[in-house]
Amino acid sequence: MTSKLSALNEWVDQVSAHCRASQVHWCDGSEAENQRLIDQMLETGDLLRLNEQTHPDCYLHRSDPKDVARVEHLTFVCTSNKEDAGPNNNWMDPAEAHALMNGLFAGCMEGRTLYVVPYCMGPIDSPLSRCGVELTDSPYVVANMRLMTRMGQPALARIEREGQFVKGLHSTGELDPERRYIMHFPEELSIQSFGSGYGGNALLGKKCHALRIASYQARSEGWLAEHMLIVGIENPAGEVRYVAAAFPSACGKTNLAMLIPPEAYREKGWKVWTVGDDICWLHPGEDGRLYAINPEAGFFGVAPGTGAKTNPNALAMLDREAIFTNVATTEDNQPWWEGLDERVPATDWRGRDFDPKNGPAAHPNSRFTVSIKRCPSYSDQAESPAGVPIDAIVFGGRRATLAPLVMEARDWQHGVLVGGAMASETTAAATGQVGVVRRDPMAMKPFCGYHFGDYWGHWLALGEKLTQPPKIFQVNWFRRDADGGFIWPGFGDNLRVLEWILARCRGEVEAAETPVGLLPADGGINLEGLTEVPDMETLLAFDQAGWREEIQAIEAFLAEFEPRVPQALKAELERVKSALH
Ligand code: GTP
Ligand code: SPV
Ligand code: MN
Repeated sequence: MTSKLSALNEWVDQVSAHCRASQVHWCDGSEAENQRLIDQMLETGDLLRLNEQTHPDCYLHRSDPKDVARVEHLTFVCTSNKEDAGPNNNWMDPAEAHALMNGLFAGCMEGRTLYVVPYCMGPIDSPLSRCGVELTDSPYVVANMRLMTRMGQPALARIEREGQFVKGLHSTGELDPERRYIMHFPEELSIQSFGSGYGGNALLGKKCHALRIASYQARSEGWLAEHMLIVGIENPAGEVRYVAAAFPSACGKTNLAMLIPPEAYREKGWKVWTVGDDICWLHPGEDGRLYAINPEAGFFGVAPGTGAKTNPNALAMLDREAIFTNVATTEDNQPWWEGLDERVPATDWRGRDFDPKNGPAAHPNSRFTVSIKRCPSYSDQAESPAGVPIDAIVFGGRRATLAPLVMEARDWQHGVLVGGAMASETTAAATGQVGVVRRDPMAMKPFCGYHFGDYWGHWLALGEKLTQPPKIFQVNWFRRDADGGFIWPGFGDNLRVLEWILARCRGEVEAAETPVGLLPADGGINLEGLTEVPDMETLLAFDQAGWREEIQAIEAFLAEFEPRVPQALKAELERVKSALH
């Protein structure tokens, strides 16, 4: 098979010759093709079949033990001008990066098949969607891309019609961490990834295309590509309001996107509808509101912590047609991870007999891949070509102290400061130390394809175009008590906070002003039905001394992005500072 698009054929021929691929396979996305790939991976051991009675069509993939997460230190944005990538990115000169990658890719697919994977990010018939083609030598990547994007013939047809697509080239290489690079060439709309088969390093439609390349394009085209979930909240009157929320990796997006309301809410008729769990493309509409689409079609979700109490919707979709990566298994070959239940696993994520001395049974960044259509709370608006209107934007993070449960920004401009100043404890989603507080503006530190100063400027400019902008909030589910336990129950109970947020959007409830933002007034958060009442005083406290220190840290952080920090953002910071003193 080839394509009607000569530019695509030529690129495939050229890559296949350079990598010396033994075969080229154009993916059509069909069931039959998927089955052939699965069978082949079962034969090579790339996949292991899980218990067919309890988990039909579910497979386990064990990655190389040194290839278990995104590698931020090996991820580069290669703009011709170094300044354009900003201090928030690693940079390499495009010519140098191409020379390096050409060397790595030369002959790397000898004996391997090169898969041509056409995909569409976003509903196939939406003008807001964008297409790409990933060339990869990993059948595991193909199987994941099929679940997570609109992959195959319809995407290829759209690419041929439009003549434009993002070029992604990927090889697992030898999985040598010393020969591993994730390179982005935003000016060429291309991506090259070598030496990893894991998640965001290898599934190029996700972080590489839908965030790093898309954010760069979005800036010049007047929209936003964000690390956000999209969720619809239906109130007892049957009205659905949509919220987009940015939390750093492994900080609760998937869980919030499909939460099950607390019983007292369910009885009254509250419902939650899932549009997306990780990435959100936001476009200004003609009515001056902001509209969101989810460019993805499936989840690549964190397994640990997913249980019947925390995320029953996720569990409900994980007993069929799912790929599990680096989870443990039980004696009867069911997938298992910490937080699932009380069973003791038989085998750990590396395939060894489980021994607690070796650490957790499932890798802390172990994941499930499953189609979003299997989600019980899948929204009937998720395929809407125009997207869903957003009422509130929420920024969150993991902060053991200081950051309150919820806080509202005074206006869009203040909201951009709130988002830009976000900080969060690092997690296992990327290699490196876990639990260190770092600034992660808009949860985009690892994903913004250009200079943060320009990015904040773009947020401010976009806000000015909106006559009905969403309100902006900050949340923190992760405040800890003196014993280190979480104070807020979290998960389904987070709806209590979303209820307040949406009531604020409609001007229905009061808030208390502080120098750093608006907090719920006393009793503002509905605690009905909670058996244990959390320490709301701590959760909603305004710690003036703590914030004075924080604002200094924020000021120092922003200064790292000079001379490109927008004047309006600095003015906003000054306003908060003087109110604090
Ligand atoms: P990425 O896919 O890496 O972008 O992560 P994410 O932001 O989607 O995070 P996810 O929802 O998968 O949650 C990550 C971890 O945080 C899991 O172990 C969850 O169980 C846990 N978690 C999620 N929500 C809450 C919450 O409200 N409270 C507490 N205590 N933990 C939570
Ligand atoms: C994240 O790290 O934010 C993820 C997982 O969603 S990955 O696809 O590996 O980027
Ligand atoms: Mn993510």
